[in-house]
Amino acid sequence: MSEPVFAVVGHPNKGKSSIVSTLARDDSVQIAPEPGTTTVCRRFPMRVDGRVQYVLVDTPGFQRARRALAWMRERETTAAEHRSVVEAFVDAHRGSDAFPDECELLTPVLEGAGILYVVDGSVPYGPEYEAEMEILRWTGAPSMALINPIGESDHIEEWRAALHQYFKVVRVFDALDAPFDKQIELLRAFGELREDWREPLAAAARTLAEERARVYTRVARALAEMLVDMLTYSATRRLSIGSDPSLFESTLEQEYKDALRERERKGRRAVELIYGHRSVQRQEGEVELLDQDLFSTDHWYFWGLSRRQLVATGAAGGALLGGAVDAGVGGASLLLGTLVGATVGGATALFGSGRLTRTRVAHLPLGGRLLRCGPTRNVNFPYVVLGRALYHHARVAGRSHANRDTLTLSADDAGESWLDRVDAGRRKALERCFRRLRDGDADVTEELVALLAPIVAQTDAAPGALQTT
Ligand SMILES: Nc1nc2c(ncn2[C@@H]2O[C@H](COP(=O)(O)OP(=O)(O)OP(=O)(O)O)[C@@H](O)[C@H]2O)c(=O)[nH]1
Ligand SMILES: [Mg+2]
Repeated sequence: MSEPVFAVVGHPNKGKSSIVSTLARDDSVQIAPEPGTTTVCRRFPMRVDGRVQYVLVDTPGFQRARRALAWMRERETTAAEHRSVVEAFVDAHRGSDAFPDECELLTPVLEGAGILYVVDGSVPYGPEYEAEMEILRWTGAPSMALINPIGESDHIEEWRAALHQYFKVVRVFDALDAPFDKQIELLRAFGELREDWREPLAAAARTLAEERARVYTRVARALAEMLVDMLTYSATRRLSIGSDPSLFESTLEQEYKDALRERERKGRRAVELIYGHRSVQRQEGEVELLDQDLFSTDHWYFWGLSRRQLVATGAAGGALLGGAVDAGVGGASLLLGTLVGATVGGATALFGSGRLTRTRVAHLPLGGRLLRCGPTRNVNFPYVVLGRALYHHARVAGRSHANRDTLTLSADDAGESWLDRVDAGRRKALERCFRRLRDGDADVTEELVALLAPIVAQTDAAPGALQTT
């Protein structure tokens, strides 16, 4: 049997394309503030694992519904013939200039699509919609009305009363604020429209919920790879004989920081792609997705762990030891006096503020010297990276595919530290991985994936998603 198909129809500019975008989880649907954005029908299949679960058809809005209905009324005989009259209308006007939008939007319905009729619940109801609803009723197709509240005013009850005269099922569905579980719930309601759609749509709802659980593991892997990459990276430069290392320090440090920022950006992009937010890249040139810079240590206490939490994970003790070792190797550390000296005694560098890393000179086995910046041994740095990543994940996971606004993320809006949600046991386990990374053992990815998957699930804005099966 072919998959269920729904044509999303209505007045121009009421959020039809936005609803298609949200329910097909596809951010390539054309959406714009001007009416008349959609001019031809386009099918958007919702696929999971390559299998089409259902199809949404984006359509242009009605332009001349009253005149179209007048044409149909002139040819009306009995109610049993209503559908044939609509077919005759489309046949008579296809390719002409008289009713291009009506012909376009009615075609998928006459081909067997169910109807999702979209209205804006923030503007008052008016009789101008009645011709549209009447034409749709004449098609005899299974139908449902969706009230999409675009603005602030509330005319929902008024709409509900009017819509119920034409549609058995009426739902409020905000295209821009539709958490995953709300989408699943709507899918099940679609299943009520036609007997033979019930099972495929219930199966689609189950498949989507199962897919969501797999998504958490994929996100966990993206974050684990990003963390390993960022915590093991170092920037290096070979020094020519006799050159003064201090001349290259600041450029090397810059290179190191740029590379870490790039790795963080890559991780964010991976997460966005996992959720099918493909066009965020389009905005990336203009937008700093996390506008508090990774190295702006003023925000470290917010993104990372507090001193008390660091001590509880066991991170702080290890760092003290690390500091002492650094002090011991003496001449290997260029900035020893100013940095390590301050580090061992002061809590600043240990707990996250202060300088991230040191530049060191190493003597190469075959002669020559290597200037190296990183990897960082700062104990809070992994948590800062993780805290930012979890917040970004929550925003992406909860983002509607119809949302075309810039994704802005900042500590000021984040509300709470995202690591506070991670329980003490898990934090300790994370710390064991981070310590191994600091000690040069990069083989912790799988362990991190297992640890991070439930943490990622916790930060999904739609925690009910997993209980929908
Ligand atoms: N705030 C808010 N804006 C919405 C919502 N749904 C749609 N919009 C906005 O309304 C405008 C029109 O949305 P579209 O989805 O393009 O509407 P349409 O019905 O497909 O329009 P046409 O194709 O022109 O007929 C866009 O600027 C959307 O961002 C909503 O639920 N909330
Ligand atoms: Mg549109």
